[in-house]
Amino acid sequence: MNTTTTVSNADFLATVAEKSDGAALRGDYSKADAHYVVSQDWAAYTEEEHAMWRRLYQRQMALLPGRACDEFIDALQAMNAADGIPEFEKASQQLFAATGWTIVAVPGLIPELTFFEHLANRRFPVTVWLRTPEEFNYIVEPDVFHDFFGHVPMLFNPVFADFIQLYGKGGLKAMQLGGLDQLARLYWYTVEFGLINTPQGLRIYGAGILSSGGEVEYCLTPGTSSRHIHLEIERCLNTLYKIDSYQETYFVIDSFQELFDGTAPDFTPYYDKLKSVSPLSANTLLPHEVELLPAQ
Ligand code: HBI
Ligand code: FE
Repeated sequence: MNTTTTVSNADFLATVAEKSDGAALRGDYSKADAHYVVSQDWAAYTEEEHAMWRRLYQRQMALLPGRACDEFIDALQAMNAADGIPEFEKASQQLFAATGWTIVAVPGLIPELTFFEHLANRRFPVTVWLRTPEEFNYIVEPDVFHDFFGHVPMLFNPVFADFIQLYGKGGLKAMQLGGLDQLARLYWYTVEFGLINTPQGLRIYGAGILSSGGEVEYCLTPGTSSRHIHLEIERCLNTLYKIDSYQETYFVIDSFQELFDGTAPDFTPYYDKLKSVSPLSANTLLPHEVELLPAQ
């Protein structure tokens, strides 16, 4: 590890400690390279961990048919990941053949710059460790189940895969333009908690929902205190989000192409404009906005 890396690694860990009240990050960062990549060491997973993965997988699969989008279900099935924590190397080869993306193993959360660099180069960082049994229902930091089960299947879709790369490039630009808070909201409300409108009704494509025990049902239930509105990019960039509860707003797209097209333009004008505007709270409904999941 060179000096630059050591310094930026220390900076990163200090920033995390500050943001999380001194709590340390979960992963082992000591073996990470300059891009925060580690080896998965698949042989080191215990039988208990594989059994936990199967329980998580089965719980989600009992909930997802008819709720997750077809693109997710179809890719997940093709991946054969039901029997235990997958070997990234094998999945990565499969993914590369489909969309030119690869999977890289990481110790956990990584610095934004590094994260965006991976995405911009069609590499998806997947955390190596699995949650403990106590965290079966709820986990704060992303683990291998969230990262792999939630995110990787969507990368088999060519349009979505291109969108994530575009997002990574946009992230690198946003860091220079002071637009990181805004751009992170787009990731949150699409990649993590996005819904898509289909002829059969609303379906889930966001990894934060797809890997969650409770939100899969909640987000598609009419009459909750959450709203479901069509994604409008500038509106989304200006909307705060909740990290410790179900979402109060779900942004709905009509197609992944719409997501790609909305992310393709230069965001500089958005960032410039939003600098002097206060962000909207997570439960805002503007006068012109239509609730897309009305109570019966
Ligand atoms: N690191 N491993 C990992 N996974 C993420 O989703 C992630 C990250 N670092 C930064 C980051 N996300 C965010 O800044 C994005 O949500 C924008
Ligand atoms: Fe995620």
